[in-house]
Amino acid sequence: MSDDVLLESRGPLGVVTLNRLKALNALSLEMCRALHPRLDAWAADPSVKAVVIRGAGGRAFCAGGDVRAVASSVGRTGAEASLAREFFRAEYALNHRIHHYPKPFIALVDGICMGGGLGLSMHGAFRVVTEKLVLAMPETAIGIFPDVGGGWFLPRFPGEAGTYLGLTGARCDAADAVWLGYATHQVESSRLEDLMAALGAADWSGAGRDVAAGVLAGFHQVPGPSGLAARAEVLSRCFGGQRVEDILAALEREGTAWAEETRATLLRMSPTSLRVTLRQLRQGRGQDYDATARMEYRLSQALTARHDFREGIRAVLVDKDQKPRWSPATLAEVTEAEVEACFAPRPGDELELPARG
Ligand code: QUE
Repeated sequence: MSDDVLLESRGPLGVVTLNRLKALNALSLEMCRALHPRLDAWAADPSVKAVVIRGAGGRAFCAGGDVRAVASSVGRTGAEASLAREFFRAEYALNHRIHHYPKPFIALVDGICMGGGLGLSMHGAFRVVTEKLVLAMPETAIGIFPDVGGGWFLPRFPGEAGTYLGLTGARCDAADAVWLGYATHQVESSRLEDLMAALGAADWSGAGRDVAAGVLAGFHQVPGPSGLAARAEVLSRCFGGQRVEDILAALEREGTAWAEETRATLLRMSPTSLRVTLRQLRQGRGQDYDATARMEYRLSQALTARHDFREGIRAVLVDKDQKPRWSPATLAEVTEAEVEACFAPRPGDELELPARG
């Protein structure tokens, strides 16, 4: 078996270590397929009281999904052609498993965490972040959309902060993450080993959630001021619209340097991604997580088949010229029918999720 994800039992803990250093621990299909059955086994094993997930290498928790592999499979034939389908099915099923996990699931997020990294952390009961956190949902830069449950968790962040993060891909630090409610605890990176030891040595005879919360509380430090929180009002003023054009116009009216930079950032993203993402976030506001996961699977298949995904991967991850040539190239050229088609049911290719409480 691959060493890209290490799975071990340490006393009362199941320990998952994402270990794909050359790709900042980006999540591959193989990693999903190794991890999911082990989470099932730990859920059923009475000696396992909690699961801890972390990233190896000191730089990243998880940089996202293995979108590079998915992009290079698009347009191929045979077994390779089905990677977009198999990868997103496996990733979303894993996110769903974590979302409904019956034991404390504790993510130690010490470094870069983007896209698929939020799928592995946000759905658990506890997210511990450190001073090294760099958190983002940057998918509109590669022609897709903030998936792995972004349609569920972004609209549940305060005010319009989630709309801002999902459309622009803006980076958050630890203080921002605590303010958002992404982080449940902030701990110094150098204390994570001690935290693991304390979880391993805890008396787990009480309710698991309370035991974990008690241990984590002993390590929590008070976060500093959040730059994102300081912008909460302007975000609510500018990002509440139903159309991307409304948001751009509101930013223009603000007339500040920050608003102008944010507007310029939006105009660099895939126009199709922006339109689809805004609709995804508005729809997700009134939907439960499972319904959102099914919606996102439809979107994943529709958007990875389009030009902008291959072009975004080329511009950001392959050639790194940061100059994607989007098609359609402008918001005005993205028709309502094109957006609508991305949300359409896919007979014979829907995401099936096991019923769980
Ligand atoms: C948007 C994304 C991703 C991204 C950059 C974006 C993403 C992802 C990676 C990534 C980064 C470094 C790696 C790697 C992948 O970058 O999902 O393999 O070494 O995984 O702008 O969604």
